[in-house]
This record gives sequence, structure tokens and C-alpha cells, in this order.
Amino acid sequence: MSIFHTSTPSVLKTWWKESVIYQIYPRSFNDSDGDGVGDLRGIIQKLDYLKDLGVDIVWLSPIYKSPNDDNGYDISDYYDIMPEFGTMADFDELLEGLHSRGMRLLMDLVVNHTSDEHEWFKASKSATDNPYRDYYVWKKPVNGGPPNNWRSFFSGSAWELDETTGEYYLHLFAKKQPDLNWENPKVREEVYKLMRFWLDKGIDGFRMDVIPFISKDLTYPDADFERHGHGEIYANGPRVHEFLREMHEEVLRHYDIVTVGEGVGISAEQANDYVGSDRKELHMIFHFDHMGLGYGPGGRMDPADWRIEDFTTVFSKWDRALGDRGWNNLYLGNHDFPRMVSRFGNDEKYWQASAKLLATLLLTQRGTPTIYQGDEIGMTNSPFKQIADFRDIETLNAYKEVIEAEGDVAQFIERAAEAGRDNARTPIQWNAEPHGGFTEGTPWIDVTPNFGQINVANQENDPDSILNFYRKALNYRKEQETLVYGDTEYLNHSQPELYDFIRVGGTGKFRVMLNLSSSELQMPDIEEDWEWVAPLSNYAQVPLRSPMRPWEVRVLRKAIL
Ligand code: TEU
Repeated sequence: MSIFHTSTPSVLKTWWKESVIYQIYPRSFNDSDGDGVGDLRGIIQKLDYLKDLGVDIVWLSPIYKSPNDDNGYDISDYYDIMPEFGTMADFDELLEGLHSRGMRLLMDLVVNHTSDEHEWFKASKSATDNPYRDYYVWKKPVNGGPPNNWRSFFSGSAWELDETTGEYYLHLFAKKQPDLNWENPKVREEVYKLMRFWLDKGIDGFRMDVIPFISKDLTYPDADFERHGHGEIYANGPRVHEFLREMHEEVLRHYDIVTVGEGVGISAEQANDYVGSDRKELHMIFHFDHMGLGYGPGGRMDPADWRIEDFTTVFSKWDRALGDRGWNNLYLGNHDFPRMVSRFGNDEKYWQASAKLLATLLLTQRGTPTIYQGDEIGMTNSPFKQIADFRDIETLNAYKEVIEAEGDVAQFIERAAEAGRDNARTPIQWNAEPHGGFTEGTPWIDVTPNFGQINVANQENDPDSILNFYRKALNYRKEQETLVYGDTEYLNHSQPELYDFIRVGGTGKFRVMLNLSSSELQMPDIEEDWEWVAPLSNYAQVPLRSPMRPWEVRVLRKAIL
């Protein structure tokens, strides 16, 4: 391992800091057999596409056996592949195909909960004295009702009464996703065993689903839940660091891999407890501070105002909090959020410029960027119009609640169309053929109607396309250690839409100026000796001091002697 020199203490160099991650949501990526569902062979067909894009690590959302109540985040067998996605032989071929092209594979590790169709749960619920009973969190009724007022992320109580044994089990997500009991050492051993199974096959790491939830404090008084909402109460339980250190000791330290925790409920102040290089826990987490913008106390269906400076200060705050001790993971959307260009950019008049700007935001800050599938061609939200257009359990359950409460259905659909998770789950738009070339059958969820204009084939040969911008930008980032490891200095302006920072270290210095608005902005005073970085430009070059055009990216460079 070598060292990168900056003005502050030096940073250790490693492959996962220099990598770019690309997330595949397999159900929606590419269907090879015409059943309308994406699959492993579909991904194998696109490996050269990923390589050409410049991807280093593929993170695969869950592909294990699952009844698909939550699209694979409800696992019924950790050692088998979901038949809709293919077979273990397909998986082995995919892994080999990635490795032979110099790419790596990150698997999704979903071990806060299993499916209720997992053998452990079936045994667990069969009797209170079954040896698997303590694999899950069971509690006796309190005053004839659930043990506390915790709510599921997917509506209703987080406790479900099991009629057979007369006790409640905990499910922070769907009823079909019972929470594992990490207090039980046997559960932890099972988890370490399944992790070794996949690591011994040669995978290169894990993305860990809701990892701060594995240790829970069930003694919180109900009033605290009302006050703080679920994220905070479920996360960072009393034994979480002990469990992660045990996992590190038992499993992680024995492999050259990368770990990325889903950091829901982790604040900037707490982050280095998980990822500090001295901690022996995880390499990175991805936080939710910018993802929560625009969501009120009632969650994503409860709109709230936000300002552009709320967005930019999240990045500076996290960069400072992690410092040289931890490492960041950068993302602007994934399978749980609307499309980034629709949410943070402008998906109409400035669609192309703003998609390129958001790409630059990801690729020029300190941290490992994670690109969500389809963002490299600027895929947008979908114009969902009625409940039949949606597939996501979160939306469908919330809809039932609105109906039961005789709420405003039209308003609900409008909000779900804007904020719902299905926006990110529509099929990848490969070309202008029916269903965007995703499938020869009927897709499990409709393709977004703009696939005729927004698709990979259209962008392949257009040098100014979003796709080719990503290719150039990813390539450029690989050649510039300063963009990977350099320190960041943030510059404040009276125009909050101008996000302006400097990356410095090694032999270079970059100034990154981003106009996060659909209006022109004045350029601040700037020395003339900056060089324009052409691969990271989204407009034709103009004199350096001329105004910033809507959603313009101006990345400038200087050598340090
Ligand atoms: O997500 C956990 C999570 O807290 C959210 O992003 C969640 O989707 C959202 O808050 C609901 O409003 C992870 C997975 O990424 C998600 O797809 C799963 O549904 C969830 O865990 C359960 O496994």
C-alpha cells in the first residue's frame, strides 16, 4: 500500500478508493429469455458495455432465492439463485466474465431480516420451544397488543401476531421480512458462514443492507419513537459495533475485499465509528442526509421544502466529518429513490446538461462514486398515473392505508409518481425497439415512455451524449489521483446555486464549479492561469470569466510545482 500526500495527514491508497461502483438492479437490467424479468444471462450479455463505460466494481442487488415480496430483499435461501434470474452456473459465469475483464463483484448482503419463507423462520414460528425460535425477535403481547409502537417502513405496526404461538415477531420492513435476532450467537455464525460461502467463490465484497439496524434497543419508551421517527430509533443499537468487529475478525479480515454499509440512520458525527480506518469494521457507508431532502416527518410521501444550500452543505459536512480517518461513498440515487436527474437536476429543458453536471458532482468529490444503472444515459422518472402502474410494496401498502383512511387518492398517486421507488426500477432503455429493447416479452413493470429518445443505442455514437460524457469522465478520473485522494476546500458565495470547491494534493489542483440551477450565474473573480478540463465540460468553451450557463460544469486544473 502506498501513500498519497496532501496538506493534512496522508491518505492510504487502495483499489477500492480508486474504483467506480455501478449498481445493477437485476430485475430491470436486461432480460435474456423473454419472461419480462431481467436475469443473470442478460447481465452477461452487457459486460462489455460495463467495461467500456469504465466501471470497476459491479454491485448486484440481491439475486438469491426469494418469494419477491420486496424484490429479492426478502431472502428464502442464501445459498441458491432466484430461478427467474438463472442458476448457480450462470452466476459463476458472470463472476468469471467480470474478473476476466478486470472488474469486481459486490454482492448485496441482506441479514437484518430474511423472508418468512426461509427454513429458519418456518421452524422458528412452529413452536416456542423450537431450536430456531431465538433466530428471530419474538415477544409476548403487552396489554393484548403489540409490545411497542414501532412502525414498519412499509406501513402498519412493525409487529405481527403469530396465531399459532400467540406471540408477536418483529419486522421493520414487510410482514414477510421477519428480523433476525443478532443477539443469538448462532444467528451470527450462520451469517458468517454464508458470507464465507460467497467470498470463497471469489466475490469481491458486500454491500450491507440496513446494517446499522442489526442491533436494536427494544427498551425505548414509545414517546421516543414518536419524537424521533424510525430511522434513528432502529439504527446504531447498543451492540452494533461489537457485531461488526466480530464479523471483521471472523470473516472480513481474511479476504482482500471491499465493504459498503447502507448507512440509514447514521449521522456524520457517528460515521467514523463505522468506517474509521482504525475501527476494523467497514470501509465505507452511504449516508442518507441528501436523500432525505424534500421528505417531511411522515417520510417520502410527505413533501417538504428544501433549499439548494441544504443539498450542497450535506457534501461538505460529510467530507469534513470523515476527514482522513474514514472514506466516503458518493451517490445521488439508487433503486430506493427517484431518478437523480428528475430529483436534483432538470429533466426537461436542461436534461442533458444537468445529467452531466450530476455525474461530475459524483466523480469529482472525495469518495468512491456509485452510479445507479440508467443514470449514465440520463434516465428520468416515469409518469405513473394510477395505482396499477406501480409494483413496489412500499407504495402499494401506503396506498391501502390511504384507502382505509378515505384519504386523497389523486394526491397520493401524484406524490408516489414523484417520490416512489418504482421510478428507479423501470427497465433500462437499451434502444428504441418495443419495451426499450429490455425484453422480448412483457416487462414486469412498464418501460418509461421516453425510451424512444432516451436510450443507449441513440447515445452510443453521439460524442456529446450523456453516455459518452460518463465514459470520458470515468476515464479522466482514473488518470487524476488528485480527484481521488486530494483534500477538498469549499468556497462560499453569495450565489448558493454555485457549488464551488477545490481539490488539491499530489501534483495537481482542481477547481470544480457547478451551476446547480436553470439560470445564468456570475463567475466569481478567478485567476487566468487555470486550464480548462475538456473531458469534464458540458458546454462549449468560453472565456474563463464569462457567466456560468444553466447547469454548466466548469472544471479547471493547475499543476503544482
Ligand atoms: O433499504 C432500507 C431503507 O431504509 C430505505 O432506503 C428504504 O427503501 C426506504 O427508506 C423505504 O422508505 C434497504 C433496501 O435498499 C431496500 O430496497 C429494501 O426494501 C430494504 O432495505 C429492506 O431490505
